[in-house]
Amino acid sequence: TQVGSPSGAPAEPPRRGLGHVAPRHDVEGFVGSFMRELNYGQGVSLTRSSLNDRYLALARTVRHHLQSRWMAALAQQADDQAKTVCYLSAEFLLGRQLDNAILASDLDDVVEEGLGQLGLSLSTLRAQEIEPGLGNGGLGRLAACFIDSLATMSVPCVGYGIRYEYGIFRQSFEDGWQREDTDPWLALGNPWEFPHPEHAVTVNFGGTTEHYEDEDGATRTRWLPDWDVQGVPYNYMVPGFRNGRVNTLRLWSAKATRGFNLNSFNAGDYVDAVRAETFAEKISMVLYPEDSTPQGKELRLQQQYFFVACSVHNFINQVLPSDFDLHKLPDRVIFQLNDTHPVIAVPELMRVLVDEKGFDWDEAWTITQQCFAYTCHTLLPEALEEWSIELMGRLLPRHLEIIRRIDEEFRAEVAAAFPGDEAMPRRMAIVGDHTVRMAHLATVAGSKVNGVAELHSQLLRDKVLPDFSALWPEKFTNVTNGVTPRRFLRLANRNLSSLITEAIGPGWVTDLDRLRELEPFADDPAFRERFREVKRLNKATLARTLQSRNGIEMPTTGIVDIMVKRLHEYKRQTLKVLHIVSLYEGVVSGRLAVEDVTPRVFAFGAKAAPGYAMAKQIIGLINAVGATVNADPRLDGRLTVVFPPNYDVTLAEKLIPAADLSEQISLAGKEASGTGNMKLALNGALTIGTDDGANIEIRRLVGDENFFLFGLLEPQVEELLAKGYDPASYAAADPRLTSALDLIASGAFTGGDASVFSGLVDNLLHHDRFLALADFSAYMEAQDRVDAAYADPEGWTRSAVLNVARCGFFSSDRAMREYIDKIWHAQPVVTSL
Ligand code: NBY
Repeated sequence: TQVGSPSGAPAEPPRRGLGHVAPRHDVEGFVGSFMRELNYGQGVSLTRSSLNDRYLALARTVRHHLQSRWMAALAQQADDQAKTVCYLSAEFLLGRQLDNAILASDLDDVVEEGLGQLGLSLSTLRAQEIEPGLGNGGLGRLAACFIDSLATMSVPCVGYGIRYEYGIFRQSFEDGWQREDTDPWLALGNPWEFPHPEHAVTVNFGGTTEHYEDEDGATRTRWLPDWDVQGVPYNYMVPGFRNGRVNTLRLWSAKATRGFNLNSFNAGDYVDAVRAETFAEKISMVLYPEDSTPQGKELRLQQQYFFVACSVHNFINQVLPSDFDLHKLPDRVIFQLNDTHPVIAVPELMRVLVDEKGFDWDEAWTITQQCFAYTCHTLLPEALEEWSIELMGRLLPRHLEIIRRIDEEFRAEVAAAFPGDEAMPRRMAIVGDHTVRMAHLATVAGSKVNGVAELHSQLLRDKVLPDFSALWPEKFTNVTNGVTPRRFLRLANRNLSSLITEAIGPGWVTDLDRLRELEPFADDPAFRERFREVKRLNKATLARTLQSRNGIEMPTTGIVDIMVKRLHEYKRQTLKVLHIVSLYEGVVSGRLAVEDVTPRVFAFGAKAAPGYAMAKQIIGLINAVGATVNADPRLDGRLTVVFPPNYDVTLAEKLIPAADLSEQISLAGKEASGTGNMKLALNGALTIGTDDGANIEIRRLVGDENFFLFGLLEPQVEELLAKGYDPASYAAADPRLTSALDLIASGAFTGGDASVFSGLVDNLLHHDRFLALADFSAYMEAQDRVDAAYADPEGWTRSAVLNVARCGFFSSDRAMREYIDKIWHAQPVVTSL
């Protein structure tokens, strides 16, 4: 039964038998509870309270409504036999919590009115929340969307990850160059977490292993570690949308153990002992800011093992009943591996079953294989994680032994399946000459391996893991990514949400396929006018946000053309810059009449990995071009570049609803899926994009006539690279490209200093790994089609409405349904309260 009471309904009676009292769901109850939190939680009166006091009091008041359901869900979890999805992810990029909590508990009106009675404004208080930036980009945000959907679908799930003390760095620009600062997101207090130090888990590292005989005379192994740390769980509530379900996200924080100081450091004095503590606690100190190229750093392997060991232990020894028969483990859990970062969980579960629970090897391996599934998020070879054998042996000697045995048995299996092919077992090995290949381990151990869009899954089978897909074709599958409609439509775009709900009712929020019912409205001129009004309002809101956040001036007329994603060469922000430079050069040189230039605002959002020099150059270039273009009177204000620093979930929620055009211009075959592409289309932006990742599926659904396709197809990319790619010849063949590159190289954007971007231009002319120059002419031609389409507002709006109507497929609810059916075989549970 559903427990979310519609707003305005009488307060629910206190529920009996659950050991808790439900909060009142009305304005009077809210005001009383808010004041109690302010007075006795924060210890201040309303008049003397700071903005932060008020925000914390509000957050705690709202959270009562979720806690009540959470306790019920936890009580029930212990009773029922449902299979639980344990989503193991080194990153959860949650975004702000307050609005989502208000939405989930259906408190919008109550909060608005209650705060109003106290003379407070919700929008001021919500701005006080610092978002938990515990992820880099798409992979971490996907995890956050997935746990939202599972809660909304009442599927038992625990998200397991790391409570980084410092999340993704804060980006600012100094003279246009990226500067990184730390993200002390916990500094003002975090009302959304519940620490449970009493449930801390000990995690071991280092040392050696030894063999011994057990009582039955069998040879067994034990690990003699030489240091350990404690993992303290911090629980977060993951509320379903008004369905009474609240799941748990459990993030681990490292603390020094008591014995730690004396044993391993032999610290004779107090100061040394404290120093030893920081050694332990640095494990969960900071999120690694690389979003593609793993660094192979020891601390990172420590992080991975740390959170995975805590999580496996927590589920087996603390979540499952103490008398649970572990032979039945696959009936009760699936550990989903979000990329290779948590793969060390595989040998960890083997170690627990064999060394701690006394299982024999084969039995344990059968169970383990059924308990894991692996999602791959990349196609870049440099992104496939490998750990040096030396490091693995030093940090996790028992796990290395286990991995070696899995590898030996696997290679024997391959040799038997492909007799005579000696190269095959070597190519497929988990343990290579110097490294352990985590993607191979995940593929061997996982019951399923999935890619994140159709093309990606196909390339994963054919190009990345072809030997494995030959051996186990049925192991490979696709689940195209999705995004949560709660955060990215209902909350981020309230104007469009209201318009949609007015047209087709509110059911779309949990059944996004129903957006189809909007299709007829695409032909209704009055609806289209209201749709345009929504965009105008969203652009005005964005302009105000950028003004107050960064003092950025953003015009609200013309095409709002948005490219938001991590900065990476394969995503080709440079191609976007070349388009802007070419338009600018056209006007300045007289090739283009300024009246013929369609007004556009180019909005960028992108962080570069701090060690990725070329990405940082590209950020410098975008800012330099922007400064020049924005200031040049010859353009008559028609082209504006805005690049607000520190793109994060909070800013995404402002940018995406304002977009007319979505830039998805990666080199075909490189973007695994993309999820920003889905969010933008769902908010009524038209896509200009390559035949890559989920763009392909977006285009198929919205229709060719509502999508601007350009560029080489993946097989053409392969072909061109095979025959030898010469970027300079493409530059020479298109005078617009020659001029644009020349202009950058001349120092026109750097006060005459030609040296600043010479490396970048040289790289494009002589290497251009991601074929930006090869796709330039096609991109320019597609942008001309964009301008022509935009000149017809009715036609454009029609396409935009159809984009919204036809993108229901990209709900993460649908993605979760597919994981459930194809991979997990889990069931929703009925929340009975
Ligand atoms: O995962 C992204 C893909 O690029 C994107 O196409 C896809 O839509 C999304 C969700 O499936 N991958 C991604 O975001 N990767 C990372 O953030 C990441 C982070 C750390 C590391 C590697 C990748 N690392 O090795 O440290």
